[in-house]
Amino acid sequence: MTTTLSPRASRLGAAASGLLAGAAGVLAGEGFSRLLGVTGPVVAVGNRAVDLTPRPVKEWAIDTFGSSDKLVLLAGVLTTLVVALAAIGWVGARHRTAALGGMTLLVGLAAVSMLLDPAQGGGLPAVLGAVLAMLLVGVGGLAWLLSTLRAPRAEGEGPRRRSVLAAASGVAAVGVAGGTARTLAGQPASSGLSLPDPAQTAEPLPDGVSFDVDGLTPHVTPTADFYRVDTALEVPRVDAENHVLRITGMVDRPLELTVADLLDRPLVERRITLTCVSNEVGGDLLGTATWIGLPVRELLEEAGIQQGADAVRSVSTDGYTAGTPLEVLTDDREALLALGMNGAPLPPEHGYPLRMVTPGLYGYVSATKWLTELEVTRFADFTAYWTDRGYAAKAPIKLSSRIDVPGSFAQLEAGDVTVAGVAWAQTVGIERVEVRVDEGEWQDAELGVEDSDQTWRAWRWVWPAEPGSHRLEVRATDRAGKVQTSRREPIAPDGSTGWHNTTVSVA
Ligand SMILES: Nc1nc2c(c(=O)[nH]1)N[C@H]1C(S)=C(S)[C@@H](COP(=O)(O)O)O[C@H]1N2
Ligand SMILES: [Mo]
Repeated sequence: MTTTLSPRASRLGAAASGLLAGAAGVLAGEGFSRLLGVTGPVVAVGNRAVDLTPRPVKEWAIDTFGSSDKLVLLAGVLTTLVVALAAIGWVGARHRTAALGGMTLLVGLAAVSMLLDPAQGGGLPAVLGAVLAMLLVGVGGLAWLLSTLRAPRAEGEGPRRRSVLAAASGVAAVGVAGGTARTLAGQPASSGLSLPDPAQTAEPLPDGVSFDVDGLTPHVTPTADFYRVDTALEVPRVDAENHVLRITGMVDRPLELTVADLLDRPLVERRITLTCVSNEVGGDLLGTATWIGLPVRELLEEAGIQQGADAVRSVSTDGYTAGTPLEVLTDDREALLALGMNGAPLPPEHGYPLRMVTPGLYGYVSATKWLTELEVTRFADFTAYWTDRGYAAKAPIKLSSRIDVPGSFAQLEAGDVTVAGVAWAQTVGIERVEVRVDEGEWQDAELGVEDSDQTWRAWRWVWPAEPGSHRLEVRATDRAGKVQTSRREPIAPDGSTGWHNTTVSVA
């Protein structure tokens, strides 16, 4: 009976060893990270991949995968990891040192990614602890597995299979322990906060603010349907009890406010339509919520703004930054530091416990979530996350409108068809919405009763539809008399333009 495995079997065994030791190492690193409150290796590597991805690729990914873009990225990271680990193990069948070097390199990559991650609340010792765990389990585990695989089997000894199994189970057990620790450590509660009633409630919704038309966007977007856009691979879980907002920079009296401090103040409630610069013509990256919070200007006044400042740089727990004109944060549009959304504390996805909401500016320059700092500064002295990636530093929301119904390629019956949608020109207001069919005369649509100039406005028009294929187009006019342009502009660098149209067929 032969005592050595075939070369093929030993190569496969070595590849499996690479996978097993690597997986256990990753899980150990993940478990430690979660226990110590730092970003784990997988998300940290993913975050670096997001940072390094060129803008066109990012836009293509958002376009192709939509809100699954982050899942696709994580799947990519994990697939690459599996291939790398198997390859490292495979090499280890013959070249043990090279394999251990490869594994060390992978741990090093994770370590650098973790060190560069801005959300490392637990600090350097915690990151180093997690890295050490990965080294021990990943590199140590691989060394152990490879040596049991290669141990020569002397005649008469028990089957080598037994020692291989023992080593494999040992490494697997460490991995399972890491995974279990990760699960059990959980995340800081992100709902503990209880929101007092606002001292100033929102104006009641006016009668006739919207129309009873199937498929027309409701005036207030339910939180569960509210769009979400951010660069975070993993929604930051912020512990509200220990969270502080700092107001720093060109101020007379820097402030440090806990969430409890903020909640002690009289809160106001406002309906505001938030809009993303990435919203394509006809897109749905906008929504209206009832926000509860404090006017940013009151806090800035308390801190005492110094001469020469023209911007506020906002910073998130996840390292995201944005720059907002100081003027916009201090005028009477009343930008908010929001703690609540639609009557409840902000959900984690929308910035718990604290975010900005600024009427009239695209979210990327004005709506920082998981907010930790407002630095009063000058545009000349800083850049922010998206301006570093080619987007404009100043980005007022562009006048726009959308057809919600009928949907694209709808099959309709001849006769009266209700065409309806929304139009927006935050802080200016919508004056008029017109619709035309097959490039005919523009027809005035009926407008919903205006809520305020900070929210979108519903419109509808009854179309006497005749058989055939038809193209409907919409355009809005704002209260300053500006007519929405037909010129098609892309979302970069400061928002799309053009008329939304929809093609339908009438039988
Ligand atoms: N921390 C952080 N805040 C952020 C972002 C982000 O990536 N990170 N994205 C901004 C963008 S581009 C928009 S449009 C709004 C979206 O807010 P929502 O996800 O609550 O709809 O949040 C803004 N705030
Ligand atoms: Mo955005």
